Amino acid sequence: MKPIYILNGPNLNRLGKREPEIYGTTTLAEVEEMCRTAAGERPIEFRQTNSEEKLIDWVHEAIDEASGIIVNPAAFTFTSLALLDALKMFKGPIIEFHISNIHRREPIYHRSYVSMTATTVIAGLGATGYQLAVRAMELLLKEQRR
Ligand code: CA2
Repeated sequence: MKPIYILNGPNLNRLGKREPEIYGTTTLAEVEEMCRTAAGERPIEFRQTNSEEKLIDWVHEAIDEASGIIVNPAAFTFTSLALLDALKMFKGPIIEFHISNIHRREPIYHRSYVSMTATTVIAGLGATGYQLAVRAMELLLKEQRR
């Protein structure tokens, strides 16, 4: 069974430690644990980086190794054509995930490049929403969605 890659972008290593009014108090380590529980038998690769280069390298790795990608690209959502190009090469389902509802925030957070290739977008459920993304990914895999 191929793993689901759960990739997290810049600053998300600080989750639960700053701006709790927007991002809550759950830490990224706790999110990883929830995802592992939600995934059951399915292996997951859960990673975070502050580097655009590393995130793109992980998407390239996922092209060969992953069944699906759940990606919270954080600020790269709104800036990175390189990330969009890499994700476009992935043949399986992609869930773009945001802790906050980016559409309720300032206009700079409204235009996502990643949405142009994502199978679906989940935003605004808070950090615990990651586990729903894992369950949604199982449905997308079952239905062979892209
Ligand atoms: O809501 C999300 O998940 C975001 O992807 C988070 C990004 C933001 O640029 C997106 O608009 C929405 C920012 C992540 C900043 O990470 C922090 C984590 C903890 C405390 C403060 C910032």
